[in-house]
Amino acid sequence: MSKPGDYAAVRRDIAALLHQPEYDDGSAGPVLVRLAWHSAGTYDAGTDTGGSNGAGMRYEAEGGDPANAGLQHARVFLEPVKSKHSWITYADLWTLAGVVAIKEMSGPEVQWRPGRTDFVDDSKLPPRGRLPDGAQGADHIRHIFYRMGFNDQEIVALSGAHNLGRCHSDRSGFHGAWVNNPTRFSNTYFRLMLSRTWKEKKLENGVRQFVHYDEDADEELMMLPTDLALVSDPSFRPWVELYAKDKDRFFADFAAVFAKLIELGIKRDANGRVINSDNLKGGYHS
Ligand code: DDH
Repeated sequence: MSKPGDYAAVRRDIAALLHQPEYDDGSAGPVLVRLAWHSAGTYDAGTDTGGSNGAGMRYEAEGGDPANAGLQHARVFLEPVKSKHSWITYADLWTLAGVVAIKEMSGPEVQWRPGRTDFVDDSKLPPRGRLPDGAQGADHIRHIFYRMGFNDQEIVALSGAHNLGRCHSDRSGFHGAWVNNPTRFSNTYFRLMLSRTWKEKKLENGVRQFVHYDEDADEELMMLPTDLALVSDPSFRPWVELYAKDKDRFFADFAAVFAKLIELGIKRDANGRVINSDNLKGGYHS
């Protein structure tokens, strides 16, 4: 048990659990980044519902959304950290874990501020279907991300997270990694997207994705239909080109937009303290 508020101690313990020789590519990092993103990415600016507050993925309504398949691994990795620092909320822990994982995988430092609540406010619960579907195209991507309040540049920057991790047939139905070093944050995803020829492939389960055989890695790399929509869409494409050639610019823009993502729906006073809805009726504490 650490002193309440000792986030540096929590950060150290998250960093220490990333190395997982038996799991995927040997790191819990990518799935922790995805947990942070899916916890926040349900936000709807129009109704001010969804977002990381409440850590709703602990419950079936959100945790059982097929879009969140596999994220139980991320939550299980973090349980020892939660037990040791029981004062931290799940909502803070999940977002902080994503930020620590990005940094530890050689990515940028993303600003993170505490204060999220685990109080589940019934009036803020997101319906299923708020997270993106990789089988679709540019219109769908805009529909999903404009709803959260992001613009085209921010959408492309955020998508650069696909430098990390992989698709699992038993989770999303898609299969494979986007880059051949999926535990190191970089702009390779954008470079490969532009420089390789991507061929459509129908997997045995009927799912369609795009593949390229990478000779250096002796491995087949993949792109989702939504990934390649960033290249074919005339407004997304200039950002893909910029991030492919300017890694520093990508890192800076990614850090800014990921920080914005994990603040969606979090209200703060002039001192940065969170104004929580714990005092409202109609919700429950865990
Ligand atoms: Fe993603 N993502 N993502 N993604 N994502 C998957 C994996 C990972 C889409 C679909 C998928 C973002 C945007 C989109 C990460 C981070 C981010 C998988 C594979 C699918 C499918 C899941 C599995 O089978 O395990 C789609 C569609 C979009 C979209 O924008 C249209 C964003 C914005 C982020 C972010 O972090 C900011 C990460 C990391 C992974 C790797 C997870 C793992 O377990 O490895």
